[in-house]
Amino acid sequence: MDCLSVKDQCCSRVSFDALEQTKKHPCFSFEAHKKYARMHLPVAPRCNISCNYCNRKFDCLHESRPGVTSEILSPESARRKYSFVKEKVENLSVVGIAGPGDALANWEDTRQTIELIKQDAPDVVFCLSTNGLMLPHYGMEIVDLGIRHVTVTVNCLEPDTGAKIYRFINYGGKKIEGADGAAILIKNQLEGIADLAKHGVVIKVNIVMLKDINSRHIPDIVKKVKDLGAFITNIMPLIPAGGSAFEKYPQTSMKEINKIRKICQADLRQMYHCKQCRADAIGLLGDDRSYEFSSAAGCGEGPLASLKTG
Ligand code: CLF
Ligand code: SF4
Repeated sequence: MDCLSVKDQCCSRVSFDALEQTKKHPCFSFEAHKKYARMHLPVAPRCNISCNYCNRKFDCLHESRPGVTSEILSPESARRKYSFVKEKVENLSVVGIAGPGDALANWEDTRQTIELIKQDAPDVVFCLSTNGLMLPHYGMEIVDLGIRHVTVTVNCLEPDTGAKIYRFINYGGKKIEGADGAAILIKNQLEGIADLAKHGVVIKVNIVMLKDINSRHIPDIVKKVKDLGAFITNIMPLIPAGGSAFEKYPQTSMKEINKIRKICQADLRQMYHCKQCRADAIGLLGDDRSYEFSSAAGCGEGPLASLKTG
């Protein structure tokens, strides 16, 4: 089942300019995904929460396929890589920051990367993916930077459910565990979505379906984020990452995922074409070319990676 077309789904809170960008965004528009390419710049290695399905040796599960490590780029090396890749990849419309940690937990590098690329390519469509913890702090900077596409992962609405999904959050200089941490995370996610939507940002909400933990709550999550102004939801399967707390948890089948997507489609448009791609993915969603442009491949200008820890 396809997403509906962008023109048929006009959301009153989304600006005309943002919707024009959406027509060229391969994740937010089903129609765009076979024509337009995206490039992820892995400038965000650190994270500020601990999801039970995450193994930090791998990319963020929210926007990437576990089991695949990425190079980490500095903002300057990201700019050079973008300049190199845009000459080689046809219809490269979107630059996204999708980890391998959280874009907002690495805000200075994320912001600087976008500012540098904007100088070279003012028409590029920027996209961020985040767990949402820092949205109330950086939301207005996101808007002022001209970012009109943001993905927030919202897995639950109740702190008790959150305590089963998140071990802790790091917030305000403190490590906050269990339901207390989850309560802050959920509050910030929902506030952040509402604020961004009011400012015309097009929001996708990712939901990782965890059988018997959040699966029954997913329709409520979809209704809630719709009310806050989200444009689309992307219900994704859990892919148990080796070494994570959910390593032995059953993988959600695509049959279950599509069943719940169909139910939720009555409330809000659904993404059916997500590829759970890497934090350094490049190309069409169904045709990753990142291996051609890794630092190991040279990229025509010497090593690009400047490894950090986080
Ligand atoms: Fe990247 Fe995500 Fe932006 Fe797309 S991916 S930050 S919205 S430009 Fe796309 Fe990849 Fe699925 Fe994400 S296929 S994992 S939905
Ligand atoms: Fe891992 Fe992403 Fe969760 Fe952070 S937000 S703990 S990187 S899955």
